[in-house]
Amino acid sequence: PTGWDFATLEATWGPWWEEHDVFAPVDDGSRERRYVADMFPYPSGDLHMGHAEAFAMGDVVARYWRLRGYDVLHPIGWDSFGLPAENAAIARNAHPAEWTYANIATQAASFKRYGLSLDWSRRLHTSDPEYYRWTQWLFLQLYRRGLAYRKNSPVNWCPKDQTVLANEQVVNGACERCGTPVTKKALNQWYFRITDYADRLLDDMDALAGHWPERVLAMQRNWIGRSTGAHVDFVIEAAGSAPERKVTVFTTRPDTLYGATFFVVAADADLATELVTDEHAQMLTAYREEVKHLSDIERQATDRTKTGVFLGRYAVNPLSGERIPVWAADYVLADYGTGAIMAVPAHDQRDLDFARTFDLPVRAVVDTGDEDPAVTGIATAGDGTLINSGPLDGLAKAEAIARAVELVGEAGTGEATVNYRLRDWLLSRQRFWGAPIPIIHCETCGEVPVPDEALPVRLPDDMRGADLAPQGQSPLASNEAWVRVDCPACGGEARRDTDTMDTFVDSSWYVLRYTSPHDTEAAFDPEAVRRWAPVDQYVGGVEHAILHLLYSRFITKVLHDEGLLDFTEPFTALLNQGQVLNGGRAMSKSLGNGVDLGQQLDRYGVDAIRLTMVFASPPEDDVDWADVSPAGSAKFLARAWRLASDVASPVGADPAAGDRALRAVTHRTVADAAALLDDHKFNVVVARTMELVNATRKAIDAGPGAGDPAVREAAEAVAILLSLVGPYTAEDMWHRLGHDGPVNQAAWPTVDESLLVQQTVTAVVQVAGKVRDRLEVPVDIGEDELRERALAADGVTRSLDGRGVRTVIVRAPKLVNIVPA
Ligand code: ANZ
Ligand code: ZN
Repeated sequence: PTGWDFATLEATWGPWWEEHDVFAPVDDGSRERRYVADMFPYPSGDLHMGHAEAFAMGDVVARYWRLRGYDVLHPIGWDSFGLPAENAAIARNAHPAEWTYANIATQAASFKRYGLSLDWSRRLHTSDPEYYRWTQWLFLQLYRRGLAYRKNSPVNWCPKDQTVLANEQVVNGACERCGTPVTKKALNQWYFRITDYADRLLDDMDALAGHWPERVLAMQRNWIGRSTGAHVDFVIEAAGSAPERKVTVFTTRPDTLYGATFFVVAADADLATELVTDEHAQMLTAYREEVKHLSDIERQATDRTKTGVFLGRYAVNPLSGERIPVWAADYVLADYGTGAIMAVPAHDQRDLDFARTFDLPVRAVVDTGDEDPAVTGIATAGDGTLINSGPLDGLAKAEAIARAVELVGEAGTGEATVNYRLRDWLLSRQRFWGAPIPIIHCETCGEVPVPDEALPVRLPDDMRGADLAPQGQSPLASNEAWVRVDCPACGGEARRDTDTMDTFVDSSWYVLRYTSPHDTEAAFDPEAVRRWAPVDQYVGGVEHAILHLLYSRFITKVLHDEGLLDFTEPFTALLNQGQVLNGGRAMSKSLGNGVDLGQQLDRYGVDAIRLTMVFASPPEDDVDWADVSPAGSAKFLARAWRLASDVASPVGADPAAGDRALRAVTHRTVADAAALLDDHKFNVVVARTMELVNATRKAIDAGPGAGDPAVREAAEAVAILLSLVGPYTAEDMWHRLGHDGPVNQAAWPTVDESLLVQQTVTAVVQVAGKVRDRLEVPVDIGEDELRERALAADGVTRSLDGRGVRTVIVRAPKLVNIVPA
């Protein structure tokens, strides 16, 4: 062997790992278990640079935990139902399974080449009948618990894909997949009652804080959108032939009741047509036509001139008795709250914009100390004292809210309530390539669940591209032989439900299936789940912040309530890797800046690409491929690899007899690496490994020499650290060093504390962003201690000069920023 040659290393160790099955957990209880999962891939084409990054990160965690002595479950599977397979099938007049499984085979080969420490024996595909049988079972669990139901209502419709979309799949008014503007269509669809779980989905996030990215938690919180307020009833006076009736509004500001100067109902709600007088009906019809073409986002855009029509009626304020005009407008949404609002222009900007457009009165009822909104055009939302409000006058905002709720409560015209932005999960799709909904419709018996023993309801094999073209109803509906079935209840003629499930149902439970993927008796073996789940570390893109993660959390809670799980959250910790960019922008066909993963691997080798991905930045940050050097990574790998060949002491040589200076570097590196890895600072671990390689090389060439046992100790530490990111190189080093391997089953080196000479760094202490002091502190100082020392520093006390402290941001060991109160 004359030099580091990645092709030889890959050809040697890839098959060796497979043959020795080194990455399957032993699962015998001899070691503590850890579960690492990557968000499973969708099988479109081959792997790309984004996969390469995400999976490199997850593999660092899995390999690190194995080295620390854990029994690690690190499985792989495919999210293999979904639209692209169907579109490809239509384009080539084939069955979607052909495209799907061909792509899976390609990706699987690439994953193996990429050297990931996966347990291939647990591989699953959501489009396999062995898998979707249990997705259908899951549906029926929800159905039996009353959590799956069908209703007719206006839904998001993608005119291009000819299918409905969940709210979560509408991004800025467009279809998440194809970008076509989404329209509304009234359809009979299946829903999961996720809204029943809104409070728990919110409250259980407390336990995730600190282990999930705060950004993801914030997005979920916002999506669930809990707001506390009140329902208040207004009487709409009779007009012409229309009788008097009651309409309820949802408000978060019952304190502003005396400031309501008009009343608005959503223009597209049935309520609008019910309320409008004959005289104004035509105006309303024309207006509704306009509104139909707008997305919710457009409707609520603050920079749009407000539009609306007067309905010819008046509403009576339940507290003041005041009569206010009733309008229909598009800025009020039909499916939020009650679809009707009391408009308080002085304290709500949307209402104020509307009032100014239509010349409606503006009356301030909370004195916030700001200028009159009627004059400035700026609504005031802050705290203040109630004015112009009869019995509420003089109260502070919070007191007034409580008092107003009491008053309407006493009058029987309102009560406190909680409202959510979250809607039930629309899960039926009018497409072929998904798990059929296991319901049979019988004229006599109604909806009848397919009996468990008749699962799976298999997709027919005899349908090809031509049959799958979108037609607005499920392609399955045209397959009479498949649709016609005997009713399981009465035996009469019945028809299968022809919709399939959203693929997010498939992916809502797959991490449970990984624990017993071949179980034919159950979706998962409760014992296996208890041993492995929940997932200790989940890794994937932030694009799933709401959809997949919220749905998985919901399904986990349902299965918990069903008594099948003893935990309520599926993912204990979440890591969102950054994106791979090229030239500062996301790779795309139109920009022509795509980088082909296969070519990179051919040119630099797997280890160099993996190392480059990890070294470029902390895992959460983006990697710009224009700024990195895979060639430099390859050079470093070659340099590290040579150490192993140079070591001249035998296996087991006692390091205690070795060079103390090199030993100190080795032990400090290993000790720091553990803390850095726990903290997900993988890039720093690579940098520190590079330093250790340099120190070792120096010791060989200009120090104690290749025969010193400290050199062996250092080279072994290099191999172990390097195995996290350069597995082929590390495996080869480990064997050259005289071990039978595999390196990923080597024990993490034991740190000799006596070798950890104290090192110090300078910590900068800022107050309100200005540097006020510098402290010499140990490099491994804890956050609490650094905070304490910083607050006691002279420069800080001088600068604070008796002011209190609002927050202290500590970035140990180098920075403290104090924000004064
Ligand atoms: C009177 C009021 C006065 C309001 C005020 C706000 C400020 P969140 O916090 O998002 O829940 N609203 C209620 N239903 C609506 C709908 N379907 N479409 C558009 N707006 C709607 O918002 C609740 C507030 O948004 C409610 O409180 C209502 O306006 C409005 F100074 O009632 B408010
Ligand atoms: Zn029947």
